[in-house]
Amino acid sequence: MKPCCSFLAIVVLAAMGASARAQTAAPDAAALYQDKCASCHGAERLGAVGPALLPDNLGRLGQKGAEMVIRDGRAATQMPAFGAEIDDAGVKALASFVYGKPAATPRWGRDEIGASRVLTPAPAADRPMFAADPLNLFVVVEGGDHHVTILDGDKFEPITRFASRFALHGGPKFTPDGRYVFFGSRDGWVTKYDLWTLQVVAEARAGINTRNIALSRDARFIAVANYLPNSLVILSAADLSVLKIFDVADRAGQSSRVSAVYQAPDRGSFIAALKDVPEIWEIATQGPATEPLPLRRIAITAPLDDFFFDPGYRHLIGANRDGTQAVVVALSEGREIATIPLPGMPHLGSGISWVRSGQRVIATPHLRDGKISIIDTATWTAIATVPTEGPGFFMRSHENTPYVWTDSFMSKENKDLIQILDKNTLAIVRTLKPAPGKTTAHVEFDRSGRHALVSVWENDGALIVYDAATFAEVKRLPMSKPVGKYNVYNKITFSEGTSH
Ligand code: DHE
Repeated sequence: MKPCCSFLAIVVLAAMGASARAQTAAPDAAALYQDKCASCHGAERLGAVGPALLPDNLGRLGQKGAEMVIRDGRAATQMPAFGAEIDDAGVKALASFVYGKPAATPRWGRDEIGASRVLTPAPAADRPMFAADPLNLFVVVEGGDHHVTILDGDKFEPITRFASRFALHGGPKFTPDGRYVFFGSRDGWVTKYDLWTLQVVAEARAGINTRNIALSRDARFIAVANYLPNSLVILSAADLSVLKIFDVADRAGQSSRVSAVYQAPDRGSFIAALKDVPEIWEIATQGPATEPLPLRRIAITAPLDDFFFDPGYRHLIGANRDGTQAVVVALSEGREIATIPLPGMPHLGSGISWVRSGQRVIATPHLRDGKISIIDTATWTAIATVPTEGPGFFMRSHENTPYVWTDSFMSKENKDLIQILDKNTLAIVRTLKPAPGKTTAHVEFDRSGRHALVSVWENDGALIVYDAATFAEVKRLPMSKPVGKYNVYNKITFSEGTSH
């Protein structure tokens, strides 16, 4: 009996040991997070020197992608590889943890924004500290390693390059004199940069998950459109202090994210579309800085995701992600005046406009179909469709060129193509393949319209300068995924061929 009991005891003890080991082997993701991640990404996952790790902020990375980043690190960032310290089960558990919704909706209000603010005033300067034309600079956002290059737009030589916040998104906004530029990051950081002294002068975090920012015409206010929390934040453009926070909701109190906000210079206002409720908001920015920035609501039929304006900002033309039509809203009248069938998911945020045969047209690429739609702004009808080599993302032109440049960024096979169409005949006059097999997208002209700059959208990418008349390559500068480039003059003059 005895040996048998001992044997049983050994078996039971062994089984208990194994089960205890199995229990300790199950990784405690929350503890791992606090141990390995919290110092950079924040104890609440709201971000610190590293980005916020919340499902909405991580969106397109995917859980598998997150596992890879945890294991291997992220090139050209401060994210180290944890593969040697955390086993596979731990990596998986961490990735699933950061994709889990937090128990409570994180708060990001006046106190948090105020506490995040950092001011680093630049020395007094009455002129730029470089010889290049300050109005023909390009601000190049390099998404590969999260840097910004300031480029001389005549010589196409970098003047300086600095580390930006993680994942800048959308076009930077320039003060009317071209001296300051404001950047918005997907993590809600707003950065004010002095282009004369070449330094960051103020930063504040205005949201946790941000869509974009806008600067008022008089350069007094910055509006920040947020997904998380559901807010539209108004900062002072002087020092990024908080002036007002709109908790975004419709008249009935239904809360909403903000799709995007833009300034409407001719109206002296910000215009925002709401993502979850059918309203457009107009916030007047004229009058004393102390006034309460009055809000006007325009009721529409369905929420808008993506929108654009006609020159003069009398009409907004917008679409939702269902992607089959656009609606036109007369802003002063405050009502929808037309619906334009536009199947194939128009990307109206990238729309541009020009005058063709005496008539103003708006052109938009489509995210799903390989085509450009041309819309007549007198009748608000689609008057032509130009087939392209694949669905595109961006379009650009300039007053001094007869051409429009577009990409096939959303195409599987042809994302290395740039196509150039004649503004008058609408014929495709040239197809460029600047870097075979590599994604090529986003064009911006220099101040004169004589050169077009194209991005090779890879981590070991490039900025290619083309002669805009002959389409000959002039120069190729290595860059780390130059997601966007913005010419100071074209932006501050609201060139009809570029984004605003
Ligand atoms: Fe953007 C601009 C929304 C995905 C690169 N993008 C904008 C703007 C909006 C917008 C509202 C205008 C902001 C401004 O200039 O003030 N973008 C969206 C989306 O809804 C979408 C489809 C989904 C999302 O993830 O948010 C989206 N955008 C992307 C990308 O995947 C891109 C290609 C890569 C990236 O960096 O995220 C991308 N968006 C850009 C760029 C601009 C932009 C480069 C500025 C274009 C310009 O020339 O002004």
